[in-house]
Amino acid sequence: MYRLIPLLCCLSCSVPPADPAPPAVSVTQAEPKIQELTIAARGNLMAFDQGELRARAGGKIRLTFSNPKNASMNHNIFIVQAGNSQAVAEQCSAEGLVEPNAEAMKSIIAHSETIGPGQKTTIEFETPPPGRYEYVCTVRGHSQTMRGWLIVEPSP
Ligand SMILES: [Cu+2]
Repeated sequence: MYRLIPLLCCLSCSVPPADPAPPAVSVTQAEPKIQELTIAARGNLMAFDQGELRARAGGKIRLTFSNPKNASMNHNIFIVQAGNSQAVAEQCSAEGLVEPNAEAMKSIIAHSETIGPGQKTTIEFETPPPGRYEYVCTVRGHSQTMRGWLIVEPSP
């Protein structure tokens, strides 16, 4: 043990002061900022576990949606322009998009696939401009209760 102490001391004394990191010089564009968000279906209910998701403007959103093991239904998540969740839900079925009309397509910002109990899926999309957006599950009959708000706040 007595030999270890001088050794540690020696090591700590010989460590040069840390150089400040060199300024980042990059000719390529930096990776866009990715904001991780998660949401799940709530148990065996036609509901999400959160009524609101928040993000900052800019970069991308990576949203992981999971359907719990104890659910007995399939679910998905569609992010849509505010006021359009009902219209989009009516245009879709459990299989995802079923010939949505042009108007519904315009209001869809991003969407997941439809997943069964115990499954998880991740989607990535450009963060929309600051504002309020809706999310909704478009599986038939779910949209009345399985919905919420995505709130994008301005960057600080
Ligand atoms: Cu659902």
